[in-house]
Amino acid sequence: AQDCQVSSVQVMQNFDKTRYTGIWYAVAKKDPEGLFLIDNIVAEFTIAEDGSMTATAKGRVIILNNWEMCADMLATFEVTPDPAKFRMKYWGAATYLQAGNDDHWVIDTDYDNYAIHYSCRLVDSDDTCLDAYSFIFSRHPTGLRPEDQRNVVQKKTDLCLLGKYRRVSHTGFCDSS
Ligand code: AZE
Repeated sequence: AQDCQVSSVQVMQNFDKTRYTGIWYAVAKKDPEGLFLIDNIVAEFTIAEDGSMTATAKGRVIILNNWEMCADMLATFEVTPDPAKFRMKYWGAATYLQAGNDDHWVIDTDYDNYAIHYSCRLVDSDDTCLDAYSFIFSRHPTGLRPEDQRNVVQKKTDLCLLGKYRRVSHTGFCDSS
């Protein structure tokens, strides 16, 4: 959809959370307002014994007085009638990190190489998004495969976020923590 309305965002059809499990490296992101993960962002999705999805995420952040650290985050996902749309409850392993409850939508994925995530935190009265964040995830820390790039550009365009992403670097900052 190119009307930029949150309710017309197309998400992954027949999303299979089991195939989505494992490690995803953020290779690009569109930031929301305020404090956010900066780089070295790696997420790991797991399916619990009861079938519910959980995740952990790490990433470099700078909090309060210019304190640079690796944020260790946890999340649980609440299902909705659409299998690709979740509500994500998340918190930091340490209390001074951020906690919240965000939409977590899987826009597209081939499960083996790339995934496109989208979250709108604030929907305007005209149904456009006032505060979105989005991750482009790859199974490969080195980035997207060339054959996936065209599709990713198309999805960024559909989300009305083309040109708003920045590359996420992986320097090993969070590898030891
Ligand atoms: C996500 C992958 C699934 C698990 C989680 C994710 C999001 C995490 C944040 C963390 C913010 C932390 C801050 C700390 C100071 C979507 C990457 C938890 C948004 C700002």
